[in-house]
Amino acid sequence: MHKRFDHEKIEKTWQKNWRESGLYEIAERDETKEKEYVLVEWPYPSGNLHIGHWYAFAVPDIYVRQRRMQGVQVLFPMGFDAFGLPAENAAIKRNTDPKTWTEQNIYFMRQQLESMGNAFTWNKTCNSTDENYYKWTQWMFTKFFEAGLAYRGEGMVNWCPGCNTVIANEQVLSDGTCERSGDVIEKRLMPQWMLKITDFADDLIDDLDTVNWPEHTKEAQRNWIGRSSGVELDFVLSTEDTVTVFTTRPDTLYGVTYLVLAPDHHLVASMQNQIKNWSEVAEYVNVATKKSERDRLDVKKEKTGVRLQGIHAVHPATGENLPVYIADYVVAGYGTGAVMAVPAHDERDHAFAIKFNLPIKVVVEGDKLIDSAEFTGLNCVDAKQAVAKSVAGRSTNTYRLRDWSIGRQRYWGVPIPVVYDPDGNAHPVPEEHLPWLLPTDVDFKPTGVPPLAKSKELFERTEKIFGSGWKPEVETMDTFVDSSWYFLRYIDNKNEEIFSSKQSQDDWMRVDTYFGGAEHTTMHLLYSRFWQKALHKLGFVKHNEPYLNRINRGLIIGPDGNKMSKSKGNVIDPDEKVALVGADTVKMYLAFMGPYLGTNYPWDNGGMAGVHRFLERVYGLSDHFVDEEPLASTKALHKAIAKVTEDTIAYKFNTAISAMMVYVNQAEKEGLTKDSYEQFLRLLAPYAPHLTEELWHQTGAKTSIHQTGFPIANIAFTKDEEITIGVQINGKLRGEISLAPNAGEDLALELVGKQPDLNERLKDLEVVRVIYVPGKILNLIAKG
Ligand code: ANZ
Repeated sequence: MHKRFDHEKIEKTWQKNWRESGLYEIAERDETKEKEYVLVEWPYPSGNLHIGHWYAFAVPDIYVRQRRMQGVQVLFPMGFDAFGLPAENAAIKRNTDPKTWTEQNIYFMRQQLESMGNAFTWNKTCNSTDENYYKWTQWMFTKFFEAGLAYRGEGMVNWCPGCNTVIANEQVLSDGTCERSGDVIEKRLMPQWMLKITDFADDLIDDLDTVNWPEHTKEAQRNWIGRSSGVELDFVLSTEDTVTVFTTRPDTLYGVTYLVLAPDHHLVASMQNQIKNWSEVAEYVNVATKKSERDRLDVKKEKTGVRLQGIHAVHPATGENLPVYIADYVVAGYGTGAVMAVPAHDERDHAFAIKFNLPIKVVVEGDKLIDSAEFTGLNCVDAKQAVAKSVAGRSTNTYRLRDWSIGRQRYWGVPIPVVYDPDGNAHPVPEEHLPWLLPTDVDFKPTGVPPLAKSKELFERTEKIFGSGWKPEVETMDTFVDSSWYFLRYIDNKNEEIFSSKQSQDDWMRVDTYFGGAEHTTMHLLYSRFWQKALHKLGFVKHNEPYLNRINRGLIIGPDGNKMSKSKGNVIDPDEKVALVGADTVKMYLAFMGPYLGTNYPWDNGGMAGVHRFLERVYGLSDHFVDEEPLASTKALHKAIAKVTEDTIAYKFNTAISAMMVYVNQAEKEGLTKDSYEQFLRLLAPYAPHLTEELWHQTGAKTSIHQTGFPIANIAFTKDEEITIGVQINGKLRGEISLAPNAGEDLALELVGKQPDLNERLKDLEVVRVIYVPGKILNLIAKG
């Protein structure tokens, strides 16, 4: 029976009660319990929770609550990733300063988060813009600097004209645009603060085998890092310089018909005097270096290049003279920046050879070498080693990954804690001067010149501490730095001695389950793994991986099946829905949409109304009390308990909810005892925390339902009755099996496999068709 309830009153009452009683706070690690660290990606304080935030936070809360009721001490913190361009851009738009804007938003968002009713461990919160937080971001940077893991390098950078700053490779989309502004990225030669993520390239790949992440996420990281095993071979030029090439196919050496250097290869400029067509070459170099790397490596792009007139290379095996080109399809930063071109067996070389009319020499047929001197007839695999050895090749790995550029020419970020002496040498700001505060006497509007460069206070501070002629660094850090270690601060958020103590790391690390969005695969998830590894290498943390399990959710899309956007008018506002049906319904509806494993689901108001009606029936369930309930009700309860217990921890929240719906149907039909009712409320508590708390107290309970234990299924009640059905082979009855009337075909066949008689008969037959009528018959059509 539907019975309306005042969701607003119930939810407000219990939110206040939980907050005031500190119900979800964790003072200390309770060693009598197992621990679990559940992390959700901290939001940037945009000032408004959207439905995506609900999906990201409210659904994992179900998992957390069940684990807690099962006796696990679960840490479930929440905080704010509050530095960065979005806050700065929004503040500029509203003509306020980013700090005020961020603080207001955090205040507002905390209230919105409260209305969600999540069991967050709020006493462990942190915010990346707090001085006590960024002090440690800076401290870690200085440690990396001292260890050579942070450095100032000169190089080609990605400049976003929209954001007026440099951005990292990972933040450039495959079409060459900025992941944030959508502007086309320009290449600029600039000094840059870099972090040596490439030092960890092998570990970042190999240690993926030690974590339990979705395979496609691991694969995307492997591809991004792009380890490639090959050999380096030397070619001597007519200038007597040596060009080292990187190749994965040394077996094709006899098919090399020319060499290609990257336009910005260091030898090109040094051979200026010997290159006869220097002005043409110089012009090409100038144009090519402005293009994006991804663009240049694209196999489909029309090939361009220039021959270095007056220069030739000598083939190391045949002694033949080979022409040498520069072409933009070879990039300086990959391998050695030089390629031995084999147009017969490499697509890009082939396109280039056709365009420039260069010889194409086939040296592999099937998987055997041809026309390759003494190596002719060898298979490619053996030939790789043999050929490489004959010309003194060296085995090596090369990687696509580049060092992480973290300097930003913007205001709202962590100041890079570096000062320059009068000779221009960089020095880390010593620990006693950390936090190295973000100055406030600046105009933060982006102009391309770092706003900190205009802070009088920062320059005065630097000279006062370090001496006259010393200058501060004026760049700030990429916000992805802030989020690379936040999980280490949550666990010890008030520590003033260190970012987190060894004890708190022993207590809580690693993160057991990390719920997040698929879009973070090659940015946040890669950066934070690197950060943890760098800290590990320096002895500051125990583990070399931060996160054990990773769960990628999908998107909630509009009712029309499109991604939500203001322009399409298909945006669902969670506050509006909560006002209408309450937080429990919204949360449970999101969980009911389908397994929480990466699929996108369209919002459907009808579906939400259905979930609301279900909760109204739960509200009226006590009208169906009986003194002695029929066996069917007891069985339904225990089946629901078994199913919910299992499905919730497998993130299949939807089928868990279905099981509870089946139970409520049965309990309404034939009645339930008060004891069963209380068990059911506890079962539902993670899904509808407010309503169940209300009903729980109505039964006379004095303590929170969320502090009770999770119900345990009695398996005596969960088993279905079994019936016996006949097994036929080609229509003749040959045996029987016992199973539940609704058991599936797989189980039926499995049971057949366990019977020696039937196995004997089927031994020499091939089953070509299975006809299975549950509860009736299994007929195997077989031929011999
Ligand atoms: C000769 C050859 C013959 C190659 C053949 C491939 C096929 P992956 O597997 O992606 O690592 N290469 C090397 N350095 C390069 C650079 N800086 N820019 C562009 N291309 C470069 O690719 C390795 C192959 O890419 C290398 O092996 C080289 O071409 C090319 F039938 O050498 B190969």
